[in-house]
Order: sequence, then C-alpha cells, then structure tokens
Amino acid sequence: MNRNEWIAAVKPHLTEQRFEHTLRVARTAVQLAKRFHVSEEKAELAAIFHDYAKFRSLDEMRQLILSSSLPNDLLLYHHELWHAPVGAILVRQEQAIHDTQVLGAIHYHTTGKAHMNKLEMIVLLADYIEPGRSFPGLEEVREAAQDDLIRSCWLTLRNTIQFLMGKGSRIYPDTFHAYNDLTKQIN
Ligand code: DGI
Ligand code: FE
Ligand code: FE
Ligand code: FE
Repeated sequence: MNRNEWIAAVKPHLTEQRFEHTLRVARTAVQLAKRFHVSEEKAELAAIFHDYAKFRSLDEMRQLILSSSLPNDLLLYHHELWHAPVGAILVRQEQAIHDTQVLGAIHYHTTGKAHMNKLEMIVLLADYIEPGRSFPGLEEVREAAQDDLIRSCWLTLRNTIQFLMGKGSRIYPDTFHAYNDLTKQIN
C-alpha cells in the first residue's frame, strides 16, 4: 500500500474531525522523523493508523483485550486508553500491517512506556503537538520538539500526568514508567 491507500483505508473508520486530526498527526510525525532521523515512511504509516480503533465499541475492545495477549489490567483503567493497544492488533488483522515497530508506535501512542524507541516517541509527541491541539503548556512542548525529542516527550508525559491527577483520574502504570524513564535521560 502507498500513502494514499493508507489514508483511504483509515478514513471509513474515523469521523471527519478525527480524520483531520489524523492527517495533522501524520504531517507532524513526518516532520519529526526528518528532524530526528527516523524512517519517515514508518512514522507516517504509524501516524495514519494511530487512532484506527478509536470508534470501536467498548464491547468489541473489551472482548479483544480478553482474547488477545494484551494485559487484562487495561480493563481496570479508563476506556480511552484501550483504542491504542487494540488498534495495533486490529491494523495487523484487518490491514495486514506487520511491521513491529509501526505496531509498537500505535500500541503505545497514548500511555507511552519505559524504553520507548524514537519512532514510539515521535508518534506520541506528534499526537500531542499537532497544530489542532491546545493544551496548557503546549507551546513549551512545541518549542522543545524543535530540537530535543527526549525532553519534549518528557514534557508531554509530565503534562498528561498533571492533567489526569488534577482530575483525580487513575493513571496507567506505563505512563509513569515512561515519565520516570525519560526523567533519567533529560538534561
Ligand atoms: O486519541 P487521541 O484523543 O488523539 O489522543 P490519546 O490517544 O493521547 O488520548 C487518550 C486520552 O486518554 C488522553 O486525553 C488522556 C486520557 N487518559 C486516560 N487515562 C490515561 C490517559 N492518558 C495517559 N497517558 N495515561 C492514562 O492513564
Ligand atoms: Fe489516540
Ligand atoms: Fe497522545
Ligand atoms: Fe490521536
């Protein structure tokens, strides 16, 4: 499949708004891939499919988590988290995408995890800083993303944890693991 075929393949699975978000994430991910010397093709492919499962029913996602090798503890956390790991499984099954790096970047684009590779960081960051977003603290992250992948990713996780804690939400452990791991690496 080429880029236009990927875009055509994801479109029927998304709302118009989510599709536009996806195109912005893909453009942002390609810029970051150029900047930080990662395969632009993999970054674009992962970004195009990163929210593939966003509109699956809670029942379908729950069943897939239970019947796959995904950790069942996902079910104890907010269902907003499920579309990322579930999406990685569904794009493999339904779109025959088998690149494990691409699937990893889709899987961890929401929570992050310890020891992320550059592609995983790029998709997580692109999702957060794409031009349609506005979060408190986002300008600082966009600036850091000009030249420091680790720091911008760390800021993304820090902001997300602060936001979730502010609401009193439960936070998936991988998000803390990602944050702690990057804390060791930033200057
Ligand atoms: O799918 P998108 O809206 O483009 O972006 P996302 O996949 O990053 O969104 C998931 C939302 O999930 C995000 O706004 C925060 C929320 N969330 C709920 N629990 C957690 C969480 N995010 C993280 N990182 N960790 C959590 O435990
Ligand atoms: Fe998402
Ligand atoms: Fe995100
Ligand atoms: Fe997204």
